[in-house]
Amino acid sequence: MASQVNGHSSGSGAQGGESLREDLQEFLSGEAPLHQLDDLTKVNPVTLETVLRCLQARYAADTFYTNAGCTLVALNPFKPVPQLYSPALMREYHAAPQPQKLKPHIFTVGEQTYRNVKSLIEPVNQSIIVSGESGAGKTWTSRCLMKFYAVVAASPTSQESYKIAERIEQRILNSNPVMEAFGNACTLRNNNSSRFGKFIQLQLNRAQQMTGAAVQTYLLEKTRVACQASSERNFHIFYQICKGASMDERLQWHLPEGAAFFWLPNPERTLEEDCFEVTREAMLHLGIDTPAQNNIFQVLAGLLHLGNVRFAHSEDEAQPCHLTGDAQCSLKTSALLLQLPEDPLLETLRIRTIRAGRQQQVFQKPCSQAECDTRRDCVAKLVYARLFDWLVSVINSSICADPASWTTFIGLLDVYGFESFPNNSLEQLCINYANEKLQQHFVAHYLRAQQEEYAVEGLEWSFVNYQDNQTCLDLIEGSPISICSLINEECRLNRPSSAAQLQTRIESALAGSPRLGHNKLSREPSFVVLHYAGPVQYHTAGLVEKNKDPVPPELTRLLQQSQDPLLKVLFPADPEEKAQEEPSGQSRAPVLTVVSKFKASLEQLLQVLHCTTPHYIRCIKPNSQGQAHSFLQEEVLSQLEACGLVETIHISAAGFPIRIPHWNFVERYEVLRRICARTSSGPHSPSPAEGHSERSPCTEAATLQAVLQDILHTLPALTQAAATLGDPAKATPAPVHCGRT
Ligand code: AOV
Ligand code: MG
Repeated sequence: MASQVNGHSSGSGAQGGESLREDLQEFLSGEAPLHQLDDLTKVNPVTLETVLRCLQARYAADTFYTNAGCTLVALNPFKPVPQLYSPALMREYHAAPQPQKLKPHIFTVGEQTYRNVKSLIEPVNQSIIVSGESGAGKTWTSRCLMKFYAVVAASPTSQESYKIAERIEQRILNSNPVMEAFGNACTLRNNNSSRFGKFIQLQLNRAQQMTGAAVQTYLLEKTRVACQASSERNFHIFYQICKGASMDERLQWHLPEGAAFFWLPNPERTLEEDCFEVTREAMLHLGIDTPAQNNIFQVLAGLLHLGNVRFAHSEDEAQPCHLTGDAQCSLKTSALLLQLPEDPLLETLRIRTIRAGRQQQVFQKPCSQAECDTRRDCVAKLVYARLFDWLVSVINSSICADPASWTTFIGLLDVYGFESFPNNSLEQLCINYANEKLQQHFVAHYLRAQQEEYAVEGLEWSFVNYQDNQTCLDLIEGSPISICSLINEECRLNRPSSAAQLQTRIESALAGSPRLGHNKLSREPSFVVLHYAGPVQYHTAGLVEKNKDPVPPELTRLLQQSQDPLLKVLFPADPEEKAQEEPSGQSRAPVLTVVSKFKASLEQLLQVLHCTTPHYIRCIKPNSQGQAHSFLQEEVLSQLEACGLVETIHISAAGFPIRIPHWNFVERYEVLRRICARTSSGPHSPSPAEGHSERSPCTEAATLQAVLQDILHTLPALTQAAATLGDPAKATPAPVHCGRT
């Protein structure tokens, strides 16, 4: 027997004694060894403990994927396993008459999704929701799925269309390194952590070829540009430039070797994500040529120098802050790279413009040191966020298809995973809120709706209890009072309130929520949310300000003065904006806060997901150190508990794996009824359903062929479902549920 990786032969090798022993054991006991159980519904009995043991045994056997009823569990190998993702294997899954019979793999989900698009009478959009905590492997998984579709969904006919198709797929794949370079960073939990959410629609034509794609992103963690937690890093792109620039480029961008930047912590760490060449190459494929790239990198270098501009209090309070150490030089270089006039740049950073009174008289007030720092950081965040959005729009225009050229899509969702750090703020609140929403989608779609439907249909069913995270969502976003509403209220009232006051308001207004924990350990003002994936303590300091995300208008106006071609695009002169001065020195509360915008974008996403047939992949992190061959039971257990895997398995094992709306079932199998009717009443008598409009034998043959193909397609799922019942007595036939929807 060859050595196996996830059940796939990885080369030659003699059958080991261990393997022989296992086979013998299996023969004697009549039971397959744990690591050979491809579906967790076969574990007997289904408990957290047995599921955990099975996954551990499979992990030890280098088997990383396991079916769990309607979901696929993906354990992160934390080591390269190239044979698991080869194009040959992709084709094998694609060509298999019954991919479900092959070893569990993300390609099974990919192929199933792909076939679903065409197998139904009305094509239905599909989505794959990849979830799991930070570092569990979501981005890796969705990247591999994109590669899978680039291989299987490209079957062009002519030489010319082949070139076009290749270009589009290549471009779609090239969006990954670019978006990861600008949107991912090394955190305490993952060296390549996504700091934005992403939903990519892979668009297919009637022939099921990928004709294009569209990317939607969610809330980039832009604060990282100017502020990184200790031991974390800025976005990868900054390190890529500093490490990968040529001598000429270093001169051009003022990045001498070994230069130190406040906003470039931990530069000595070398990560595989630091490869500048890969990003540049991918940008080229997306149509961002070398001069445009150089322009981008020059602006980024300008931001790094801006981060070195440091202020100190002036002895005379009426005077603006002064620059410390080399800050003057950094300011000069930054102004040069950003093509901004140096003196106005300095003045804008340290002097506030206020308009007051009926005449809108203009006053100028020197900023405190803290205010100067905030204004400097604000410039960087503003530039970086607009640059990121611009890149996404360039990518979209490079990969988007003509709307008339596609009919269905497969959506891949890869958002930032659940995270908890020593210091959690608005960014973590939004990230964990997004994860709660997705968990609720799963709960609502699978655990709740499916069981409720059985009850409505009057089917015999013993209810499986599950952990519903709706109470947590009520705490975060509910109406009329929730964490979001309270933070928004503070922004709206625009009153000075301390972090301690915010803590008190949240804790007293939401005291009744079962998901509000108690802050026992920290002396910092904070509150605790008991998320489905674990408790997280959020510090209240700075929360309201981050939610307001105010941008003093004079900063925008300053950037509009830039002579740099890219900044001119990012900050076009807008004559209408100039009237928006700060009234009476207070920054005005924005109409839409960060959480309001984020909430709206999540609702939109969920609306899209609700219109698709969802498929779930649960990524599990075997250990938090990112080590291969290490399976820490405690850590895995908490992830299994959090996502309700055991409940999912129970419902999948006992439930109806195939659920077809009644009308759809009738439409699909009507021809069989007619054939049966004809067989029983003789060849020449039309069936009642046909009346006088009997179809020609030719059409009927084609329909019959389609139906048979459909049955062939459904059969493996039926057979597999039957097998998953575990009990041989119940093994056939698997239930098919023709819902009345
Ligand atoms: P995430 O997307 O779930 O975290 P990633 O997909 O970035 O996690 O995975 C983290 C790291 O685990 C990767 O950089 C790889 O080194 C490794 N890894 C994951 N899956 C595999 C695999 N199938 N084979 C080999 N290595 C793998 V976050 O973005 O932090 O939520 O916000
Ligand atoms: Mg990720």
